[in-house]
Amino acid sequence: MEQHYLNLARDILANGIDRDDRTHTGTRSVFGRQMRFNLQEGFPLLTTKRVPFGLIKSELLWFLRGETNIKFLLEHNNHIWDEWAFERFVESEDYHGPDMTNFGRRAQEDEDFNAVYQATLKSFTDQILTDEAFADIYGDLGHVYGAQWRSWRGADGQVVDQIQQVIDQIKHNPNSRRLIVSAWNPAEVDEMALPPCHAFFQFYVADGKLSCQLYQRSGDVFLGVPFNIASYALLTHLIAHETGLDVGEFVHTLGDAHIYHNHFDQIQLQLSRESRALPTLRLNMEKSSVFEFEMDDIQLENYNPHGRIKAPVAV
Ligand code: DHF
Ligand code: TMP
Repeated sequence: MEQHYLNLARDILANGIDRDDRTHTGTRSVFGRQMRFNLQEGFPLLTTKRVPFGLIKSELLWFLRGETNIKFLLEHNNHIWDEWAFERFVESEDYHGPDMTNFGRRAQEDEDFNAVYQATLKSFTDQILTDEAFADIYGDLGHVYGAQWRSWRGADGQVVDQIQQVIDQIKHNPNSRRLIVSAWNPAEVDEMALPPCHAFFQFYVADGKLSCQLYQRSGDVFLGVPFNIASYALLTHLIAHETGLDVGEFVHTLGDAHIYHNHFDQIQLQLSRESRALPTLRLNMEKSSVFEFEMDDIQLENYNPHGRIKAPVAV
């Protein structure tokens, strides 16, 4: 199964077009690709590099709780969203520290700046953990995934819990062709630190199995996509567990699928490795609702990956 991911990476390197992008890091990209993962054959967490599953769990629990503040992530030692909260803070009137313009790129290029940046970012995340009023304002990423999943704001003030509704429909109306969750809310895209990348997903029930297809508008194939595959596989397992179904397939459809130019060495190293047997997911059977799950209720068995491969994230 991992081959589908490795083949996508090879396809981009061989057939992609080199383009500038919002972050000015530069990418090689293709448009419109699909991978299929049969969840019966193992849990699709890559083995050709170590992918930190704990971060994937805490991020998904954060989405499912309807939260949009990075404070929850920081309390779980998860720093994958720090830069996007930090960006809002340093662009605000309350920020009086050293100049952080284009901090993402400058931290890559300038060692002295990087030291100042790391210290400033650290005091920012420390303040979020200790100062509630500050966290309420600057820990929040706006109406990102959690807000759209659990409390989509519709016309005349109605609030829609899309996850609860889709679970109810899977239970009571499994043949429905409308088992949809959308994080892409056009009226609120401007109120988000980053418009949703994994934007729209649909469930499908057949033969007692639950499948899920995701439309991802933009995929950072080296860093983000391995997280996204595992996150939606986990979500499918959780919802299948609550609805009494087995797991079927995860179908991953990508719009702009890209590899950043500063990830080329890393992906080449990864492609040189042999993939290994996939791990198995174990859920705490005593939990029934997806909303009750906590970190320890979700465990992986037999995950024996190759070593980590570090890469800078484009901000
Ligand atoms: N921006 C970009 N340019 N690419 C992304 O993948 C991305 N993902 C976001 C937010 N913005 C983004 C949220 N998800 C990492 C993984 C997923 C993620 C953000 C960051 C990441 O850096 N993963 C590292 C480990 C990081 C750590 O240990 O803290 C990895 O090696 O997988
Ligand atoms: P964009 O908004 O200009 O498309 O930039 C978002 C970048 O983040 C892009 O490289 C895709 C990447 N990304 C993922 O691949 N997966 C994710 O889950 C998130 C949040 C971002």
